[in-house]
Amino acid sequence: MKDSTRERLIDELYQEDPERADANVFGRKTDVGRRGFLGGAGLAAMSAAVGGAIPFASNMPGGLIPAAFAQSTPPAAPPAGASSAAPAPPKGPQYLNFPGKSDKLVVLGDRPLVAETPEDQLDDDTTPTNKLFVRNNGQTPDEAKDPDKWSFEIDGEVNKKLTLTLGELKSKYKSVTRRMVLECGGNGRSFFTPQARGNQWTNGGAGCPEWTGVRLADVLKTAGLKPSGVFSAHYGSDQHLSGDAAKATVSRGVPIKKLMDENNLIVWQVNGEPLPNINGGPVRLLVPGWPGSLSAKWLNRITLRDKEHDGPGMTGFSYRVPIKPMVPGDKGDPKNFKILESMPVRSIITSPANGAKLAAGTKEIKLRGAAWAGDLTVQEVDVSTDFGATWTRAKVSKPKNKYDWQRWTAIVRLPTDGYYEIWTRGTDSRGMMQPHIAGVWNPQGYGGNAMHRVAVLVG
Ligand SMILES: Nc1nc2c(c(=O)[nH]1)N[C@H]1C(S)=C(S)[C@@H](COP(=O)(O)O)O[C@H]1N2
Ligand SMILES: [Mo]
Repeated sequence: MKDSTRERLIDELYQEDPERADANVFGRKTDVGRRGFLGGAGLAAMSAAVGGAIPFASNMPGGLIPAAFAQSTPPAAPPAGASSAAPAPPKGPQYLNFPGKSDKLVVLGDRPLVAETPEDQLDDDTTPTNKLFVRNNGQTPDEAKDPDKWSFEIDGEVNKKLTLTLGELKSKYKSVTRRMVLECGGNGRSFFTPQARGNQWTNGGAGCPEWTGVRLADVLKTAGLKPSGVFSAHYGSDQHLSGDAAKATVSRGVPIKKLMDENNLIVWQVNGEPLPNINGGPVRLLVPGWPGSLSAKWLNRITLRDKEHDGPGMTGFSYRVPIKPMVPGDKGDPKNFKILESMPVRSIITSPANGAKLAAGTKEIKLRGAAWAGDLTVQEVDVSTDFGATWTRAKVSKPKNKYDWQRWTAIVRLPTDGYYEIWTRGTDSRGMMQPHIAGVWNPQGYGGNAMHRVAVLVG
């Protein structure tokens, strides 16, 4: 077989069957008794497939699927001058086409609409609204005609049931603006092996815009909480996909301590503009640090309950993680699960983009990224260009306010031209560090916070 054919095959094989591709390159375990050395024909094939020499190939762990082939890589642009009649490029991401949203967002599902923001599109300090990800569980409601008349209720275990309009929220309460991360509970799900159920997020189920609203706690104080109110239930007005008006699409809640956190907001503006319908406008909840599903869009009701909520998204394996590690791919024992609360630490590289090609002779790369850690802060971000053999500490900014993400920068030096992977790993304020691969497998894939990697080709 001609070498070029073989190279192409390995590239394609990595897309289709990573395990077989890996075995072809690194050799099967049974061949040599152990794996992990990339030499000879394997190294040649791998280098050709990634498009350059691999200066740190000797550090490359066996079984590693090169970032160059990872699923976040957009399909290659057709070569300049290629005729429009050329066959369509191999299947790649489907980009979003939605008014007010960037066409760089990647569609993960269209019924319901789900779209993520590729890491390199999260390069702004404050996420622009057109780049804020979208996660709908049901049908997208029609735009509200008169936003100030939008109303919602606070009921259940309260002294005084409240109905409030957006107009009243604006006039009766003090408004606050804070930059805070909204992150889907399933962010990073695609990094699990075997594949976990649900939308295959890479790291793009997150964004950090500026939200304006009133403190949920201020509104709850007006209603007056009864001592029996120990848990909340949040509802939005979007219809279930089935069209059954009696069914909630998703309805989740939190224990009272989290509910009364002063950072929870009832929001009507994002980045100084009215909250768009697609992101839950005119009025939504923002419960930062915990899974995004708590941040009810199109908010129409918050109920105080005398026990844990049992709405859609609260039971089974939904938004739950194993207490003790389980066998990946197993069905799982519900008794071994607890509700996922604070999101785990995550650091992403926002520049350069995965697959970046840099001029020959480039010796230094300026990296930019972001990191966040649920209820905690980010203590450290480290970056590596040699498959994790050595690490460089990044400069990490302080959050503007609690629940803001932390931007980071670092400069890395490269010895020669070739194929590199830049890895980033964050460590939270309690010392928890992102793992090399998605950690504790669970049926619905929560907590997939593997280190982020981008492929860079120099020369
Ligand atoms: N009413 C309602 N609220 C909702 C959802 C929904 O489908 N309906 N999706 C939730 C989920 S799972 C997430 S991650 C966030 C996403 O918010 P966004 O679409 O504005 O990014 O909204 C949450 N609030
Ligand atoms: Mo979500």
